[in-house]
Amino acid sequence: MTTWNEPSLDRVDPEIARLIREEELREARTVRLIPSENYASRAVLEASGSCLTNKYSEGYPGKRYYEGQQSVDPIEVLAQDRLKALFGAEHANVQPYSGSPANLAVYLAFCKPGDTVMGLGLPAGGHLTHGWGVSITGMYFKSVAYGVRPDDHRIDMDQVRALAKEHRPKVIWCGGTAYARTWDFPAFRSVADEVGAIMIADIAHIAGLVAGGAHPSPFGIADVVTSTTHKTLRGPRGGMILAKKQHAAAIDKAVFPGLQGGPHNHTTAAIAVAALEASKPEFKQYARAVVDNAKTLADALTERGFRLITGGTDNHLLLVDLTPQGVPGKVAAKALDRAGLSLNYNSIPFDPRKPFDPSGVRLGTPAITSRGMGKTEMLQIADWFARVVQKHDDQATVEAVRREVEAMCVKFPAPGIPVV
Ligand code: DSN
Repeated sequence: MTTWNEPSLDRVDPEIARLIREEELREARTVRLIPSENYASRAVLEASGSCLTNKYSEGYPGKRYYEGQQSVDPIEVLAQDRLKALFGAEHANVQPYSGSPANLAVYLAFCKPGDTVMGLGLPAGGHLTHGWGVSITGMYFKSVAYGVRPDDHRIDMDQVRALAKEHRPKVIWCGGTAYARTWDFPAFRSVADEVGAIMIADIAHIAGLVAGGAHPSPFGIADVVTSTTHKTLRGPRGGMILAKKQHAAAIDKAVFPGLQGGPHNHTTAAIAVAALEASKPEFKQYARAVVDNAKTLADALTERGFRLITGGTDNHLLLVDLTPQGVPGKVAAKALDRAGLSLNYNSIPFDPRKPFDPSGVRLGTPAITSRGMGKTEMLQIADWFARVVQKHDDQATVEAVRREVEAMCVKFPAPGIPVV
């Protein structure tokens, strides 16, 4: 058993200790609906908060530039092997610091500045690093964005094919941050093959659903798969690149020494723990429950008069257009946050409003499902959502909902958070 002879955080830095404690309380006592957030388990948090943070390990297992890798090498190999087994991948690089660096490493592996790249546009639900103009990826590459159809807001594969044939991109990204429907990976494969492009699936949002069998897998289809490790996968803040064997050397060289220095070994260990947890049968149930909860919430919001982009969801997230309610997304998000329902304001496709003051809100079920919430709670959350949006400037309503939210949260302990 470890015994500590040093002062605790409480004594060394009471200010930071207090702020962390406040965040624990917030995470325990609110309904967290931001679809990219989750609760990492205590085991993941322990690995992440370990002495591995002290170690430098530039290079890869067995080929390091520093000595003293007796523990770090097997940890990184375990993380790689567990992820390869979990997803059926041929190669795993677990060193990217997060999703954006993982994606940058892919560009470095396959593209030269000025090359043409293609991805889902940010306003349609894509990610900045898939070539959007304000990101380095839209500045250093000639970026072509595909979108969604104006009528049903779904990806139009005919448009993807036509744009790809016209612009002959070097890489084609599929994946997004606010797209509530299933990704048709075989369709992207066929477009990529037609134009000789590398197909990259960014599964940051849906990695846990893919691991748990609740979303079709891009493995065996995409050339490269990138992801964060902390969203539906429930790991630490981190990134990974999984690839076909023929791309292994290019990917590894791009991550180190191309883009990064020493890997974050404490994160690598926590990724290994998360991959182990995700390989258990109960993780499949979790992934299925995330999707079931999202569908229940989508139906309940629709019944309460809300307009969902694409009319519903196939995955863990929902995008709600609040135009019919006459409430800007930001106003709603702030009132909901005060009521203990935490989500984010979000642009909707073809949004007439600005990104910092958009028409919609985005919400999702990964975190609340990790607490064991189910159908009854989804209906309750839809009720609260409707009450607060309708009476967003009525302090009494907001406070009443807040009290009800706290009372419900007490019944669903949050993984990784000490009981409060
Ligand atoms: N910030 C992430 C999200 O919320 O979807 C994407 O990087």
